[in-house]
Amino acid sequence: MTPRDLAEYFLLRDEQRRAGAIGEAERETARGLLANGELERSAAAERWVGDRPDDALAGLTRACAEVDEAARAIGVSVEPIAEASDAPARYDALLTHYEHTRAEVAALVASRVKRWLRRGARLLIPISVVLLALFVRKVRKFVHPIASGAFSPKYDARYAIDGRPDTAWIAPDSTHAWIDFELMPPRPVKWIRMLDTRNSPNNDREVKEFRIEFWRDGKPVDAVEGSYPGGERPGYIRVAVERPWNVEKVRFVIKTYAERGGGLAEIEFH
Ligand SMILES: [Ca+2]
Repeated sequence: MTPRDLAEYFLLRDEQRRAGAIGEAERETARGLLANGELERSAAAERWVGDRPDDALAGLTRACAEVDEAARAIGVSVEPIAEASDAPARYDALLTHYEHTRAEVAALVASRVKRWLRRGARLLIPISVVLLALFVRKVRKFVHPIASGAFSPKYDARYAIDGRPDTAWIAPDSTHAWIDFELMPPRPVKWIRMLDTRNSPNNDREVKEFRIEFWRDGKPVDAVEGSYPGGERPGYIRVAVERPWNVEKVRFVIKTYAERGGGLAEIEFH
């Protein structure tokens, strides 16, 4: 057993001890507050993308207040929110606080379930096999993003498929960059739904024209050229694919852009 294993063991013991001291009523209260917080966070993300930074920050502050109250309801001390000089830094600081606090509270609220699972492990083996089969079916449609580059790790390729309109892959400045999406296993793509980014509230990124390539056997076999409608607030667009090849990779290429470059907030393959 390494020192790290030992540390994790004691951390787990400590979490079990803390979780054991929480009553069911407090758990219920905390769960309700976490749910409220998630609604506020989700709405704040929409407002951030919708170029309403003040409303977004106010909503995210309310989300933090909900998770803080959840933490206090189960006796967890609340960390202060980091200071920030401007709106993007404030948004990051609030989101970091929200996610950290929410994760800690959720782990403690769920701990009773974890202990029950450990006790009933033998009975659960057949159920686990079924769950594993369902998991394998789910990952059957796995999408793996790889970009030619990113402005910074905060704008990594994975943010183009994280389901959140307020996060994005952002290309390095002034580049006709591309981002690949490996479809595992290969499958036909009939249409694509995607959302441009403005890097709100900086509003210094915009893709004008793009090309979407469909790859098979290691080479492009078809492509769709297109452009976004523009405007201050990007909305989702739908791109039809005339010949739905059985593709192993889809490449999104930034052909032209405005301001400092382009990116991609979200993409889905159907
Ligand atoms: Ca995103």
